[in-house]
Amino acid sequence: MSLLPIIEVPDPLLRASSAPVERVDDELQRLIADMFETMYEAPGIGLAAVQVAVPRRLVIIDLQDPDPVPEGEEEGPPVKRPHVFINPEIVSNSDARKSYNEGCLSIPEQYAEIERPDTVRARWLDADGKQREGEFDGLMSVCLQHEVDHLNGVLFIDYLSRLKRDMIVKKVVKSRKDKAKAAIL
Ligand code: GNR
Ligand code: NI
Repeated sequence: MSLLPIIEVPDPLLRASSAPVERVDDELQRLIADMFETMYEAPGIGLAAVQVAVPRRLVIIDLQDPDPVPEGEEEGPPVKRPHVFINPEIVSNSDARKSYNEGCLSIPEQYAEIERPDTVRARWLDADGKQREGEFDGLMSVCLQHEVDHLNGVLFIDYLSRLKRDMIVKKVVKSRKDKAKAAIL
């Protein structure tokens, strides 16, 4: 297994439309394993293959919520619940919308309230290449919509005004420059 570098704005590859996965083979399983390692290390709750410079329609998600615990008891350690979505498609969504303070590993340390459909119905292939369908709400719905956007070259900042979007990209570029400078001093 290996950690993969995560690309950041304004890398033009983040604007590419990812191509469908043609074969669920060993090479894809290796990519999935490397993506999980990379996502857990980041840490993040979701990752699209294009973020590790592989423009294929592959998404992984692990919300890592602790198991629900009885009243008064202490919260347990985060539990790993890895989900793999190959060629995911959102087939319908609710009229009801909800806003969530989103972040993105390709736009480090920047957050914004983004409104999206509250629930979505999706179709995808799982890691065994089996066709699946399901409905998602809460953070899983937010994250899946955020990841499917990545496959279409869309970032959460695209839902903001041009002024706010440009400000965020500038901040990321500056902070990366400042960090690179500090590292050689
Ligand atoms: O780690 C992540 N957290 C997050 C928080 C709110 C909404 C979406 C996300 S996804 C993000 C990881 C990422 O950039 N996935 O593409
Ligand atoms: Ni993201």
